[in-house]
Amino acid sequence: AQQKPEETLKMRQGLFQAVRMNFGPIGAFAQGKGDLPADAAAKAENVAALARMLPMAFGKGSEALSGSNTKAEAFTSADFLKGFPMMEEAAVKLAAAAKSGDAEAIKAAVGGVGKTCKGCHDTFRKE
Ligand code: ASC
Repeated sequence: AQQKPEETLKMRQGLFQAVRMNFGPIGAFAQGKGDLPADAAAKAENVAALARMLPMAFGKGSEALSGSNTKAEAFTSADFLKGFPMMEEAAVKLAAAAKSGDAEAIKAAVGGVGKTCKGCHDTFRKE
């Protein structure tokens, strides 16, 4: 069944909240602001799974809703959805780095994930 646009937007916001909850603590570690979570690899794998789920959270009708932080042009851009597989690939690399336990490799891989976040935000996020 087709999701209602309002439900699609709620899913989108929830998925990004989950991205923050999983990536945030690893990102904080990379910035010297906390310990590496004991379950960092699982968190990174969660981010990869969320990247796979995110495209379905930008469905028809949900582009026009107030409360959305996505610019309208995201929904007509040929490039917009290409960012999610890049996010997934970077998160898989982060999971591998987390399993290795090598702090420098983890920091580099966090940078790789962060680049895919920022790349999309700079173009398609309202604020
Ligand atoms: C984060 C966060 C983002 C990205 C981005 C990376 O932790 O909340 O939006 O990383 O800042 O440059």
